[in-house]
Amino acid sequence: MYFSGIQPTGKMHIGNYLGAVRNWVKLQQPGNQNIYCIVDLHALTDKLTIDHEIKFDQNTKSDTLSLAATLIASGINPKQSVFFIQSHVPEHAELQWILSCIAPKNWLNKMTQYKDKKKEYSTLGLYTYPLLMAADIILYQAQYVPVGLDQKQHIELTRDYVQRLNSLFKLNIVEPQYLESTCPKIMSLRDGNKKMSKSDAIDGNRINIDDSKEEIFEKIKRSKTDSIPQIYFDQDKRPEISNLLRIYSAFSNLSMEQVIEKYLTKTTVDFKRDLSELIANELNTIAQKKKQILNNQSELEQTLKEGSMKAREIASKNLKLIKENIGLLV
Ligand code: AQP
Repeated sequence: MYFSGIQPTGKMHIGNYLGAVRNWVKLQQPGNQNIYCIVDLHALTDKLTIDHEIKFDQNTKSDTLSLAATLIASGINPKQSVFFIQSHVPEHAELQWILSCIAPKNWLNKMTQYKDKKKEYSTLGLYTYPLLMAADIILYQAQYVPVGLDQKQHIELTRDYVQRLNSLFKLNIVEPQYLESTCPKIMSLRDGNKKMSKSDAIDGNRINIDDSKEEIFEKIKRSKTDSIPQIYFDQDKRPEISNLLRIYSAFSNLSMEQVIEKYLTKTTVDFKRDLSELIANELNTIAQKKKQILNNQSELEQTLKEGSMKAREIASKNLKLIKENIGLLV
C-alpha cells in the first residue's frame, strides 16, 4: 500500500511535481493500492503570523480546491486511488493525540524541518507536525511512502512510533518505508545547494505549476549557470547546471546520458530554450485540464467527499484496533 500527502500551501512547484506527484501517478498500477491526501491540517501550521498584529490566513479552502484540481489534472485518478482531504477524516487528528502520549517529547527535537522553519513565534502545530504525519501514515498501515528527500527523516520517525506501538501493545502495524522518486530533491533555480521551495520568498527561484509559458521562459533564462560553456553533469562542481539537466531528464523522459549527449555541442542558451519549451508544454497540458476541472466545482467537491468516505472506512478500522489495544473503551 502506498500513501502520500501534499500541503495546500500556496503554489505547488515542479519540485513537488517531480519529487512526489509524478511518482504517485506512476504508482497507480493494477494491483497497487494507492492513498493520496491533501494534508490541509498540516497547512494550518504556518497560517498564523504575529507581527504588529495577530493574523491567520484563511485561504486554505480555495488552495485545497485548486490543488485538488492540479493533482487530478496531473494524473491522479480518484477512481483508481483513494484521493481525499485530511480534515475530512477526523481519525488523523485523533491518532496524532494518541501518538503524542506514547513517546517522549524529545523525539521531536531532532527534526531538521522544524529547526529550519521555526521562527520567534512558531506554533505548537509546527513542532508537532511530524506526529500528525506519522498518524497519516499509520492510519492506513502504509508500506511505502513516496515523498521527496526532505521528508525522509519524518518517515524514519514514523517507524519509531510504529515500533513503539507494536512493542507496547502487541500490535502488528506495518513499518513504512521511504520510497524515493527519480528526482528526490529539485534545487532552487538560482542556488544549486538550496531546495526548490514554496516558502522561498523569491518567486524566480522556482517554477510553479501554474506559471505561464512566458514566466517559465523568463525564469529558466535567468536561472543561474556558470561560465563553463559545455553542458555536462557535475553535482559537486556545477550544482546549478546539474539541477537543470536533472529537470530536463525528468520532463523529457530521457536518461541523463542521453540528455548530455544531445547537448554536448550545444550552447547553454539552446539548452535553456529547449528546457523551457519542454516544461511549458507539460505544464500547459495540466493547466488546460485543471481549468476544466475547476469549471465544475461541485463535481470536484463530490469526488473529494467520496474519496474521504473510502479513506474513513480504512482509517476508522485501524484506529479502532489501536484504541482497543491501548486500553480505551471502544
Ligand atoms: N524541491 C523538492 N524536490 C523534490 N521533492 C520536493 N518536495 C518538496 N519540495 C521538493 C516534495 O513534495 C511533496 C509535497 O510537499 P509538502 O506538501 O510537504 O510541501 P511543502 O513543504 O509545502 O513544500 P515545500 O516546497 O517543501 O515547502 P517548504 O520548503 O516551504 O516547506 C513532499 O513529498 C516533498 O518531499
